[in-house]
Amino acid sequence: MVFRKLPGVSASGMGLRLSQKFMFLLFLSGLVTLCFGALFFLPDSVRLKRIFLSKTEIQPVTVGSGSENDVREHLKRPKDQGMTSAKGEAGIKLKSQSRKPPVSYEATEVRLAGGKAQEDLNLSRSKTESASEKVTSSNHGANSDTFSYKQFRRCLFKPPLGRDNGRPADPQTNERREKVKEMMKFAWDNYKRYAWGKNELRPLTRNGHIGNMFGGLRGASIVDSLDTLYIMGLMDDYNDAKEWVKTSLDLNSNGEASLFEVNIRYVGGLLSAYYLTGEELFKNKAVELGEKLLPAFNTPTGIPRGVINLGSGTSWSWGWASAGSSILAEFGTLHLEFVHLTELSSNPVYTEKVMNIRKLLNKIEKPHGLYPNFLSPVSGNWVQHHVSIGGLGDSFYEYLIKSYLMSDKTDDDAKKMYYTALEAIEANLVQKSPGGLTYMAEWRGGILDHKMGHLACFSGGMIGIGADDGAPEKRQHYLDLAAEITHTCHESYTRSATKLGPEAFRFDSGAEAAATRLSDRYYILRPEVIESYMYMWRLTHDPKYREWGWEAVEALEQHCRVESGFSGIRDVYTTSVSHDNMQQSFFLSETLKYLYLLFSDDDLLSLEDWVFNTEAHPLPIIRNSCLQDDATQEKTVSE
Ligand code: DMJ
Repeated sequence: MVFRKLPGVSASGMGLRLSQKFMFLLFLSGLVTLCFGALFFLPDSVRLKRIFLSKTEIQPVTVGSGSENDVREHLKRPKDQGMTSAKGEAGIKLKSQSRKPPVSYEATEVRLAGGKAQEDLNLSRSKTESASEKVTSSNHGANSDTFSYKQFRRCLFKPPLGRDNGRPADPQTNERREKVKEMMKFAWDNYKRYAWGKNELRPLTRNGHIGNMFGGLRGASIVDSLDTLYIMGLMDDYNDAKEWVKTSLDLNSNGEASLFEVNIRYVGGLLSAYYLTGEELFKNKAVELGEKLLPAFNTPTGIPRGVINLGSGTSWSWGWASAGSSILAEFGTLHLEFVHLTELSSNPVYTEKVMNIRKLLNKIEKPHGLYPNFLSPVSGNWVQHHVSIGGLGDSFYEYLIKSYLMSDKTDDDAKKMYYTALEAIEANLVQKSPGGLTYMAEWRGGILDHKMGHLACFSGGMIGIGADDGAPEKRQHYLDLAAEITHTCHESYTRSATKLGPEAFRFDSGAEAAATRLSDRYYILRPEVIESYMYMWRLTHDPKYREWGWEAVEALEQHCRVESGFSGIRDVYTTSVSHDNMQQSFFLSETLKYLYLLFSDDDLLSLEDWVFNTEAHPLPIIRNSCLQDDATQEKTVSE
């Protein structure tokens, strides 16, 4: 039998016309698209997504996005990097995980990789990871049920802004304070006008600077300024800053960030803003950002690496740090902020991470009791013996004493480590110049370098605030040492033509508190000398500290104020200044804040209630006994 092929009729057995077949296929493909669409867009489809997508695709953190940064990571990562994901963290055990004292210090344990310890590392790593998993909800672990802002405020001895916002009774002091406020307004207005949303203002070229320290985060000057604007009562500006944080602070960046800088400026700035204002927005952002920093700790020892990609979580050491080492002043300057992240989120992981660092540093052998600046995050050993109370070392010591003070004087390990370190510093680094100036030299494997950095000038204030808690017979000794160091730093200012201090000054080849190298002559609006004036004023009420602060104001006005902001200068020894075209964010967060506090009454951010992080962001002392009592009381009342 012969089948005749009729025109327009399919040859298939179904006997459909071509147009019908086309319509059918169209309908079928539409249906398939609809089903897959539903899979991706309907909220209930999450389980199905897990079936169809690989695990990494549904993680909130993108891994290996194939960005330019990722390519560079492979080039830059030290050889040891591969070890991190495999055998992870040092062992940590926590007694308490709730709003009790954030951690039991005796209960933390550090073990370096190897042998039986390795087993423990595996166990503890999965434990810490599960703790950090808690931080993936929409509020990033910031749990309002467990932290009561109201209770916290009740536990302060004084209102944060004091009586009358710390306005001094003395008219001249008040005038000076108003001048500092005007400087802040000027610096802020120019940033706002020319660099809004960028990290810093370039005041000569009138544009913004982004730089490469914050891994794609923006608005460093805004986050760094929130608390300064607030305490100065510049409320319109504070509200603009808050609005920017709300609408434009994007934490989903994917660049290379300094763990240290992001922590002290962004996490610290957001935490302070929260504690001062009670705005949940700041708390949530701080915890969200804190979570992004955690992968930096995934090393065999738990000592974090210095650089982290905030998007992928990959971390590595600075290219310039010897043998892939981590820097003392970086991994040693996380404690205050991380303890507060645990406090606010009830997630113990943050405190675990910094307690692990503490424990390792406590155990490791120290040459002459000193802490060198470079440590391997892989072996947990010192990489070279350079010791400095200035750059690379500085804020590690600061955070020891401040951890103790911030714990309401309960963190005895921190206290012990601080005083032992200070004794070693006194025995090995503190020197007296032929002209009678006390200074902190640097130590290079037993050889002294008679140089003191501007950064080291914070130590006057640090030794001052720690004076009360050492051995009682040493109180006056520490106050004297603090005053002598502050005096030396003031000398480094008065001996320059601009009355501003150089980046580093020396006490050799006939020099006394003066830079001898061209490369050390610059001043980039740093705060450390003024910071020590502020603390010494509060501790002694010697009027000379306010006078010295005023000298600095005049010098800043004369040499650093330009038409559109404030700028650093290249050589403090000449009055025909050359500007570096940069208004650093720490000028707004630290230099101007410390000046303002210097000319305010002591109850504005009272030292009885607050410690300042190393970027001058105030963090409250944690009074667990009070917070817990109040919590119990509140519970009883509501029952
Ligand atoms: C600030 O970012 C901090 O004070 C840090 O501890 C050291 N350097 C700058 C200011 O000089």
